[in-house]
Amino acid sequence: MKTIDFSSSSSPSDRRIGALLRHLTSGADSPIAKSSVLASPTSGVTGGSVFAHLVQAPEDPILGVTVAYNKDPSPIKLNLGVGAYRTEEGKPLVLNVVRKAEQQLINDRSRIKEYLPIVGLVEFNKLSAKLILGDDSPAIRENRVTTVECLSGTGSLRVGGEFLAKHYHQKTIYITQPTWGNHPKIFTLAGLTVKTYRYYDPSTRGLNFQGLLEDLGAAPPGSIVLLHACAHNPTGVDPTIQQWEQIRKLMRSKGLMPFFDSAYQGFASGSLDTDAKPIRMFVADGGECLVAQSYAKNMGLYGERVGALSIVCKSADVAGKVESQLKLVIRPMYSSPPIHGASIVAVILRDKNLFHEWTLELKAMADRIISMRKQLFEALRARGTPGDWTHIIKQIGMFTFTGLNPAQVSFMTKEYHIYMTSDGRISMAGLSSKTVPHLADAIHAVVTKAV
Ligand code: KET
Repeated sequence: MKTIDFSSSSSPSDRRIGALLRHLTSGADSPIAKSSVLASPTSGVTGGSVFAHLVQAPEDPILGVTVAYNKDPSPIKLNLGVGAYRTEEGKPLVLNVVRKAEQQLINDRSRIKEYLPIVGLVEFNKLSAKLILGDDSPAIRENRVTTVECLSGTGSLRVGGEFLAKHYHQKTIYITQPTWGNHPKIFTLAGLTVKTYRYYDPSTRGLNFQGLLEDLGAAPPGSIVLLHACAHNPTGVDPTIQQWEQIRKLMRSKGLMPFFDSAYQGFASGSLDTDAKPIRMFVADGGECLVAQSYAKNMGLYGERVGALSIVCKSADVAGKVESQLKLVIRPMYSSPPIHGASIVAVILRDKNLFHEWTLELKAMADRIISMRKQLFEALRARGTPGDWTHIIKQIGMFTFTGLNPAQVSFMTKEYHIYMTSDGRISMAGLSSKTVPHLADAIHAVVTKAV
């Protein structure tokens, strides 16, 4: 390390630092060494940044779309990037039941802000397990399910991934091709090896069921398989119940471990129970599985970051041990989860009336999305836009996988100020009756223009 004498420097700022040092070191028991200071790369006094070598990282492929949208001054701009629900007026929606639940929480002066336990709000955990597995789930009755509150769907996937990387004998997870862009990153960082299985057939814009069965059939026994519980992201293509049954049989026969990502319960069909069916089929056979739940979309609690990870085990004894190990994953990661969002969910799920009101609001959101699908399809038909656009009405959930390519997406952004992910996914929840014609014009223009 080099010693610098600031008092003789010709630079005014160095001289100011020198004066400051003289002042600080004038006391007899000053902690600072007399008349000189050691210059290290992090001293903040000389030299460049120790981070100067960094390259600018690209924006996230999904959340970066909103960053670009926010920068666009155009009055006609339209954000169909992130999967976040908007009203007919294009505004974010706070559900009425959420407002009511928050009011209840505020009115209750006995509520405190102490840390939650590592596993989160216990009542929330119990109610979340019931919501996804069903009121009458034998697994819950037999105390074979352990549920921990996590930071929304993402946090639940990450905690589940790290738990498996630490304690499960197979370290490979198979994810759908394509899938939500964050999946491979979450599981790789959790310590798993990520591989893909065929899922979507671009030629039919539907499920490649044969490819799916072949790939899962060829996976090493015991491999982990990530399954989208409903409303597959980004394709909007779900297996039928009969196909789910075939998937279940195949997976159980090979001992593959199901890890469900349930980010859209209620958003696909409008019914919480219908959308949870594939998971309940797997739980009903008595086998083990993991489920990551998110309340971001179905309760509109995006920024509250509230979700849950449930692990269904063979026995209560194993479930207890699993929970003890989950705590060891969570404690050094973020110690314990936040209290507010989980409290809102617990208020709604425990109260019969509020729960009923929630199901109506959820159904209204799902119905509005379905109506957007119909309107967009009709608008393209009315324009005589070349191509088969029936997938818009056949696909399910928040997204339509349009089939538009990155160049077409970029044209629509540049010329029409329509923002979407480069894979051609559009969030139907971001559309409204007012903006459908603009989107249809843009799609029509891009597919008819000579490139
Ligand atoms: N799983 C899937 C399939 C998913 O689409 C999302 C979010 C999540 C989990 C996680 O959501 P969370 O907010 O952590 O509960 N998807 C939307 C938002 C995002 O990318 O963060 C999206 O695809 O637009």
